[in-house]
Amino acid sequence: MSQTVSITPTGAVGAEVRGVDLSALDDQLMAELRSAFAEYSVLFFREQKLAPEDHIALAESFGEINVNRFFPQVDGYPNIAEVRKEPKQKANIGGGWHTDHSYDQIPALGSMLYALQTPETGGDTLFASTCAAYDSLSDGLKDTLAGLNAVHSSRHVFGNNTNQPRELLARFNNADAAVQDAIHPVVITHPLSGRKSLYVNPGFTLRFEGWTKDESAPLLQYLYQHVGRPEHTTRLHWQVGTLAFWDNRATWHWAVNDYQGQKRLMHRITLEGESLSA
Ligand SMILES: O=C(O)CCC(=O)C(=O)O
Ligand SMILES: [Fe+2]
Repeated sequence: MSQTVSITPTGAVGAEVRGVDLSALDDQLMAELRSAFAEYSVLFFREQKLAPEDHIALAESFGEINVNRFFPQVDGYPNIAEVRKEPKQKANIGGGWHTDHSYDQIPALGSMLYALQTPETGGDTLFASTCAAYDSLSDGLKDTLAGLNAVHSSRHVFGNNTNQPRELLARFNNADAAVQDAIHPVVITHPLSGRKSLYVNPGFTLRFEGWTKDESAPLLQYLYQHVGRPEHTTRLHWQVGTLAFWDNRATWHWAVNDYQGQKRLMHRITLEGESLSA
């Protein structure tokens, strides 16, 4: 039986997709979802019932799975990462604006995050559109950014000299492998939509190429507060069975850490991307 899909935008970024069973996609639905993903940058699905095998099959129908070196894996499923916060744990994963994998030469396309256990209150995730943020800059600043590249790194987050809280570190693996540095254009042309996107983020960007950290900081700070402005963002309230599929090249995300004493458990599958250009 064919499914009747409704797609409702959630502000400047994202869309909620209703009427889809992600464990039973046909070619026509796949085509609709691909085009919605390019248009909205993050898709939200409710009331899904996905076994790990379904989650993997869903991801594989969109692309090749990327196995994250740093995240713990789900038992028996090496290509599913676990995003877990226990009641006694204070810090969370992703609790600040960032986009995943910008430290890689070929950054991952995005992730499909699926909620297994959600807190009674809180635990939302914010998303920001780096495309909408680019569009709302002045022409003068757009011209200035056009020629710039930025240096990104994983070292200060996942490496041995990390700035992360100790209890989070215990959840990450392979600190020795956190030696990636990558240089990408500050403004990329999005590979799916063709839109311009501001590709710097507070999590992993160190500085502009050819500039010192101190010289870079004021302009980066300006861009960071600009992307995070409310009119560029949306907020996802999770329920068990919610799945979010976001695009790392068009969005940032922030997992809000406001549910101390409660448990939250998600499964995450990440997809391989492609190299980025201006
Ligand atoms: O838990 C979340 O909502 C997102 C965590 C995060 O930053 C990630 O999985 O990349
Ligand atoms: Fe993240």
